[in-house]
Formats: sequence, C-alpha cells, structure tokens
Amino acid sequence: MNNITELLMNRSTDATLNSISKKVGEGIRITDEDCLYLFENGDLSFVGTLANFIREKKHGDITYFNRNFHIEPTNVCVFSCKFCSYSRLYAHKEEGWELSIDQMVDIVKSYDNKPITEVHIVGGVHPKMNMDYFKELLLKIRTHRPDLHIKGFTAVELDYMFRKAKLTVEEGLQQLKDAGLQSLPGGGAEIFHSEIRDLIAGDKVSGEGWLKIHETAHQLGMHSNATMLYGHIEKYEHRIDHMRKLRDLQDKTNGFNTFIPLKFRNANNDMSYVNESTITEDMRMYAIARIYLDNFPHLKAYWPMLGRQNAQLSLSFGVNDIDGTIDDSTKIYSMAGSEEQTPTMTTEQLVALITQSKRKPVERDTLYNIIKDYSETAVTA
Ligand code: V47
Ligand code: SF4
Repeated sequence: MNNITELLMNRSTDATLNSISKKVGEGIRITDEDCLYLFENGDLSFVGTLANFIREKKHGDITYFNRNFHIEPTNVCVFSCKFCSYSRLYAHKEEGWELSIDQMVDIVKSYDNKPITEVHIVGGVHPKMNMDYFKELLLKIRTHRPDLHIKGFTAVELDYMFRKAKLTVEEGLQQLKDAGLQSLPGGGAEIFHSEIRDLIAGDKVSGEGWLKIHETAHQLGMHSNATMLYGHIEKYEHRIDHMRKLRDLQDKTNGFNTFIPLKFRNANNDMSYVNESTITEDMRMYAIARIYLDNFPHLKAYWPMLGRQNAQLSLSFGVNDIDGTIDDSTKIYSMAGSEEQTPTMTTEQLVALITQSKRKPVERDTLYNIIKDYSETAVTA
C-alpha cells in the first residue's frame, strides 16, 4: 500500500470510499458502482486528492497549453439543441453569419509568420455547406499553411455532411483526411444516453452515431477528443453511462487524446430555467472523470467556458491541460453567458496562470508533442 492510500484510509470511516482509494492507489480500474458512490458520497477533498494522485502519476506537474485559434464557418444550423445559445435556424439565417471559403482562408493568412500550431474548425450545420465546400476549405488551408494542424468538425457536422453526400462514415472521413483534416474535436457528444439526448438534442446524431464516427476516425489513424455536456437535466447515472462508453471505446482503439467536461452555461437558450452547476460540483466532475477514465491520457479544462480562474483551480482536481490562446475566435461560450466575453490569452498569460498554481507550463501541439517547456521561464504577466 502506498502513502496516498494510507492517508485516505486513515481519514475516512467509510468502507466503500476506503476500497475505492485502495484501488486508485494500486492502479486498479474503478467500477460504475464505485463511480456512482463517488458522485453521491465523495467530498471535494477526497475525490480531489485521488484525482491529483493520478494526475501527478501520469504527468507530474506538467500542464499543457497550445497556440490555437478557431474558425466558426457559420452559426446557421438545421438542428435546434435546447442548450444552444449560438445557432440560428436556417429560416432566420439573416441573424447569423456564413463565412465564404476566401474569408476563412483570410483568417488563416492573418496568422502568417505567427507560431500558431492549430486551427480548430467548428460551427453550426448549414444545409448548403457540404463535403465539397469543406474539402476545398481544407485543401486551401493545407496548401497555404502545411505546418498548421487542422482539427475540425464535430461528429454532428460530419454525420450530416456524409449522409447528404451519400457516403459511408469511412468514405467521408477518408476524403476529408485526404484533403487535410488531421483530427476531430470532441464536440457534439453532449450526453449519449437517449433518455437525456432526446430531450436536449433529439434531432441530431445519436450517441451511437457519435461513437461510430470517432471509432472510424481512430481506425483511419486520426486522433480525437471527447466531451460531455454536464450540469443540466442529466443524473449522475447518465454521466457514468457516457464515460463508460468512452472508456470502452478507448480500450478498443486508444485513439482519444483528451476528455473535456463542458459545464452547461444557461444564458440565452431554451434551458435558461436550469441553474448552472456550482464550482464545487464542477471540480468534483473533473476529479471523478480523472479517476474513472483511467485510459484517457489527458483531462482538459476549457478556459473560455469555465473562466480562467476556475480553470486554474481545476489543476488541483485532475486537470493537466487548459487548451490554448484562442485569440477571441470563438463565440459559443460568450453567447452562452461565460464570463470570458472576448476569450484571448497570450502565452505569457497562460504560463503565468499555470505557474501561479505551482505547476509546470508546457506548450504542446495538438497531439501532445512538446514544443516548449516554460517551467524555467521567469513569470511577469
Ligand atoms: O458540442 C454548446 C457545447 C460544444 C453550450 O475538442 C455548450 O478540443 C455549455 O466541443 N453550455 C462544442 N456548453 C465545443 C467543443 C469543444 C470546445 C473546446 C475544445 C474542444 C476540443 C471541443 O459546446 C457542443 C456543446 O456540447 N455547448 N452550448 C452551452 N450553453
Ligand atoms: Fe446546431 Fe451544434 Fe447548436 Fe446543436 S449545439 S443547435 S448542432 S450549433
């Protein structure tokens, strides 16, 4: 038995919590029942201590960030997810935006000679932006800036594109990969379980469809991320079902890089009546995800959604990645009420934020290759 287990076992009089901390100390996977027990009974310091133990075992103090920006081709969307503050139905498309390919390539050109490593392309599902449109976009970005990693399109966008083009998932992904797509972001996952999905995102790709697209991407050699939208009408059981499906797929493919719990924000959407989760519940969510998802290498707190101070706090609850510079290029969270209304951080600010938490800031690329270790750099920001 190691020190952490002894420490926690001496602290708790609860036999189930003791058995969970023993498993974590010995590197044994926890069950769904254990996970439910943690959600229901594990206090913040208990789950935080276990999650931090795992985080330090996997990564020490290293905390990753990257230099990235987003392109959001449109917020016009054929779907109508109840939690979405961002989209405009096609019938009201004059209220939204639609970028041409040239406008998007101009955004990429505005980063010429800047050491940015990733573009993240994500948006609404516009009925007229199809496979040909996005293949042309990918080819033009790749030709102009071959060193830039293109992470793009949620499984929701991909499912719609492929069905419209009458392509199988494999054919569609292969064509996009050939045009320059390198990895998939984690969006569109929401909550997989149909009891909840049908109520909040009933008209878009199912949980099974999302998982099939990511599995196929992994089989084609592409990596991806996974998200979970939590803190609305779901129960702990639905979160566990979601994470179990991800853990099972990861056992099969090992293609996921990062898990990103996304806190539901309630401004300007059809679910504004739902209160947002507390910061304690957010940190417990991160910690329990770190404990349960033993086969995910990384856990990310997406600072434009969570706010930079809470992202900083999450570094003590299992998180080892806080995403990137962003450069005020995404509107999804500002429109949903995040305190980060113009999300931008310089590398100096990211380094300072991580260093203030007594962690080691390391710049990574999308696939977690190390670009620069800033841990010896003096912090002034
Ligand atoms: O799928 C939409 C979420 C996601 C709200 O892979 C909301 O690195 C909270 O997936 N409150 C898209 N969340 C963004 C996304 C993402 C973001 C950053 C990094 C990565 C990555 C992926 O945004 C959607 C949905 O779950 N979302 N509205 C809302 N009101
Ligand atoms: Fe469309 Fe995505 Fe918003 Fe759903 S969450 S309405 S798919 S933009």
